[in-house]
Amino acid sequence: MSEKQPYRTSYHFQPQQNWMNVDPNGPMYHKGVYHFFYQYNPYAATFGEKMVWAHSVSYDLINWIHLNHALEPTEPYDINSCISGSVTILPGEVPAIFYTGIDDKKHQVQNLAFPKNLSDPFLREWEKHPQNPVLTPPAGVEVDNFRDPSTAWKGEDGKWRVVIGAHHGDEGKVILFQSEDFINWTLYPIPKPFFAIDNTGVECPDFFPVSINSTNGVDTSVQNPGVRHVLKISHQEKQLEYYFIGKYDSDHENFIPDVKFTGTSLDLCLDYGNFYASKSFFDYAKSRRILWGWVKENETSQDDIKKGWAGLQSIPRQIWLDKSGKQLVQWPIEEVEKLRGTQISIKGEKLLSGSTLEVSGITASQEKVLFELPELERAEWLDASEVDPQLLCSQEYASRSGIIGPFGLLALASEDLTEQTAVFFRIYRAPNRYVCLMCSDQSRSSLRKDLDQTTYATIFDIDPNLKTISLKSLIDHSIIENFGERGRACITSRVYPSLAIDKDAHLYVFNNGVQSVVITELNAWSMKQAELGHEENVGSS
Ligand code: DQQ
Repeated sequence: MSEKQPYRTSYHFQPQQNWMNVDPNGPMYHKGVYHFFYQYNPYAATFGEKMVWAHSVSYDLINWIHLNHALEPTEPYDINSCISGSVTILPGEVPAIFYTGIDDKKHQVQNLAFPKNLSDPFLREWEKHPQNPVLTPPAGVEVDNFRDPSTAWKGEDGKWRVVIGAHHGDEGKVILFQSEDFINWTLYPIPKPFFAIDNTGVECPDFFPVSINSTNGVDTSVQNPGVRHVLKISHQEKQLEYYFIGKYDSDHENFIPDVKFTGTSLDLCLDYGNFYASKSFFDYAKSRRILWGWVKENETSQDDIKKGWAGLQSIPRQIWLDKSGKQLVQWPIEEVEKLRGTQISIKGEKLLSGSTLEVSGITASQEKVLFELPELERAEWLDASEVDPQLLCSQEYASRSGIIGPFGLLALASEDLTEQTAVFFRIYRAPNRYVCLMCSDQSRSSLRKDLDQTTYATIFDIDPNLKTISLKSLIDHSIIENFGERGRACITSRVYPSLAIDKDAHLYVFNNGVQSVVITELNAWSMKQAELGHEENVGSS
């Protein structure tokens, strides 16, 4: 690994070296220990032909102990890679890994593995099941596009169900299999797939219930009038995590989304930035559902090889159904707060039009700010029923004045502001509603011009009586995870500043709207380093 590592993070999960693809695989809580498996190429900082399931354990989801690989390509049915999958906890607290193997004919098949020794608290060794592969590609599915089994759930009839991503021609689909014993699986005989979508492959489907009236999560098998169901797909073409809230009828294996996919900005994404192949799990310890996602590099493969590693994981996020029932809400898990050090607070400071205020005295790592808004009627008019938020953000960048906004943060900024990642809001009046445009502008994130300069964006409705709007940002050397309006809109970016590194990375709050906004409350903390190390270095107790 090269010596200068300005882009390695302080508190995000990352491998010590090489490539984390980094689909999260089979996160789970088991008898007091959190387990995290992930796609990993042990041989290089690039995608490989022999991907393994790497394995780490934690007591708090923030500090991690790296263990030996849980699964390696050793058998004819996975000799060309052990790719993504999930864990299901079976009765008797027995975790089962369901994963995709690429076999000796380069077909994608589904396999099972179980812990070798259930009394080992870290479940270090895993045994592949003698009946593998337990599923091969069915008719109507391309042999190399049948992958990523979800966590399974049990229906009221006692049978297990699992969904798997598939692809045939232009159609991406999610197909469902059932099993009485978790070993023998059959395709559920319905004339149409569980879910289908045009012009893309579907990867890493996730299917889970959410409570209607609580931020608490529920086990994946729960089905009752108190829950709704969520289907999440990784859209291979757009590299985005789309989700659908709907009604699930297990008698007919029918999932009816409340709203259909439109291919426009109306579709809901877990994150509108760099966040892919996500997976959730139910945390029995704290009765919450937790979501992880892979945050890719934006540098070139040559850069990855030079720095000797690639790929990050998002901070685990608690996820629940918004009170409106129309969308999910996400928030970084509370455990990340254990790393908070020096705190800076600003209260009641008015940001006049064109002003910038430095938040100094911290290493600018974690930040939560609440802005008080002016009267919304003053907002400018957005005369479009459907807009492309990304286009709008790239036209209405942070420095161009609007009426209410842009206002927000300039993160990982150089002192002279030639480098900055602007994360900002701008409020509009639209027909019969008010909307908020949220942007994360990478066009000035680095002096290097060979990097991705995408401006990530989303637009969402706001309550006409909204008085304040919040932004929480987890800033960590080369990653900025943003949670807008109390977790209703998330945008993650990877940035590679050349000046704004370590103590030269500044943080500012700004307002370029004509109307003033008030910082009701801003709290920012320097963050301590999370502990991530191999078992022999950090001890196993
Ligand atoms: N990456 C995995 C696949 C998955 C894709 C291979 C998503 O199983 O479909 O590492 O990033």
